[in-house]
Amino acid sequence: MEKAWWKEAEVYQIYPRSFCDQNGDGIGDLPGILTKLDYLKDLGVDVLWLSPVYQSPNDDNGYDISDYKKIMEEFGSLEDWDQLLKQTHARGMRLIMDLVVNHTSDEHPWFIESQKSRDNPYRDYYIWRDSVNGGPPNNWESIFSGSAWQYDPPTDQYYLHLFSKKQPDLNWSNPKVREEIYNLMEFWFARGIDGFRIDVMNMYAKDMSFPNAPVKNDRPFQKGFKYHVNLPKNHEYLHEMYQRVLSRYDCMTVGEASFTSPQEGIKYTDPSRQELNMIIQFEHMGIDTEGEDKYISGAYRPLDLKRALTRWQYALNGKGWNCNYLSNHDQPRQVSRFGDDKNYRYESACMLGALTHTLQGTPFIYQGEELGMTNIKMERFEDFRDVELLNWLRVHSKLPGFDLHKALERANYISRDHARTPMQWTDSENAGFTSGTPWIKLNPNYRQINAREQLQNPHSVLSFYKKLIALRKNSETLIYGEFEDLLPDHEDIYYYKRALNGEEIYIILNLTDKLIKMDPYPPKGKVLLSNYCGKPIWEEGQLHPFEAQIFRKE
Ligand code: TEU
Ligand code: CA
Repeated sequence: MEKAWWKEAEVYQIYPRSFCDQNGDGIGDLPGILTKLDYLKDLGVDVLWLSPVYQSPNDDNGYDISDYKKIMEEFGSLEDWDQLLKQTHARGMRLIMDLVVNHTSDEHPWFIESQKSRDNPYRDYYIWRDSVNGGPPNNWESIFSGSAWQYDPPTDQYYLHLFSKKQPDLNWSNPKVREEIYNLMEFWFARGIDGFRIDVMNMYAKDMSFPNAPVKNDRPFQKGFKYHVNLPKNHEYLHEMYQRVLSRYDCMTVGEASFTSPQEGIKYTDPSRQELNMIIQFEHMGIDTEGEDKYISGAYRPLDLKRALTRWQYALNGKGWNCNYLSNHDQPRQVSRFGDDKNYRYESACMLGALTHTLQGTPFIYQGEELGMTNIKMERFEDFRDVELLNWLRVHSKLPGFDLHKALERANYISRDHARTPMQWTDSENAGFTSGTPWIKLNPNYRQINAREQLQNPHSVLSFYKKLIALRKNSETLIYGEFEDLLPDHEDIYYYKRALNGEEIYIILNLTDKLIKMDPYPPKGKVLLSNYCGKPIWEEGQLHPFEAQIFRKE
């Protein structure tokens, strides 16, 4: 298998708004991140991924950009950013930026122009269509609820927005738009970045005849995925982006691809197709959602997690490359979702870390994961900040049979805001995140769960992560080895092998809070890492709740 630095790298995602606030306005900022670079280096991080830091009205916390070449004022200045990059590089780490170009903000000058008249030179930068039968051009539903079309009175047409109405979709079929995008990418490469995480990169191409989506329920709007996700044209666009820009840099590219099968995933990441290095796939993020709407219901079963991950391991092996993650800024906290944040927080947080660090692929850590940070309990909807959830609530609370209590309970399980509560640095006021008032509620458990305590504690989640990261970094087998699922149908245990050049590393994970007998016993070996200090599995014959053992066969 072809070696590459981005395959070996440890990636750490920073959501700047919630990471560290230096000037006391309650909002994380670039100077704040700068003060934490040593912490990240010490953890073993190689690549920082910054969620968007560009100028934005913050309808979706920076994923709605009004100027791609400016830094959001709340976060600092371009000089602060240059300093951050310089200091990141000085520590031997790399920096990748979030590229959000499926849509812009409706406050971007291109859109403001586009809105002015039907013959404005920027009109075709976006997607405008006439009303059909007095309503929107078709029945597509926005991923953020309601119609995907917004009526704009001055020109009596609708514009398309797959996300919020303040995120109008760019028209990728217009070559001028693509030129603008390549140009802004060059701007950041010229400043020295090491790559991009590419937002919603599988929805650039749309079926430009905008057919109605198949009707699956009695709701007014329907999912139009068939007509705007993973279209053949989308691959052409990415290939062009590769040829025009990416191929000229030794960079890392990771595309975000929801609603994507492994077969599609290969197309994006197969090096011979010249598109991207890897994708953020979503299959394992959908296992605890019943139906298509994650805010309604669903339950987690470990076997579903195993099956989804195993499928991607086999599918991409030797063809593409996986990105292994269980959390990001769009997902709840992994220890609350797939572990037990009450009775086995340490054990399950470590076990889940062991999982993402021993599969084939590049591991991505989301800020606070390395501390085992948990979901927050919100008492009221007013405490949530996320536009996706609040839009959902606005639309759904009007539907017959809506149950506010049930909805709040589900939001407390699945909301994106769980990932966005401030990073817990210390046990002092506001968790050391800010000297002011945090923009979103702080999880009150920062008194127990914080970096300061964990840095001193050899039995902390943080200390375990450090060992885990070092273990992977020094093991070609863990990075490049073949994956084999040894117990694919077991309900509770994930047991797999990684093999390279005759070396075999076994990983055995108890995904549950039960004590589980192991039958047959695994082979004898040398334990490389475990979150328990008892006997190795081949002597003990059973696994403790959320136990993880990584061992080399002798
Ligand atoms: O996410 C796109 C996306 O697919 C998510 O909206 C995801 O489907 C959803 O959160 C799961 O319910 C990206 C960004 O990661 C996200 O933060 C942005 O809100 C979105 O794009 C729009 O830019
Ligand atoms: Ca600030």
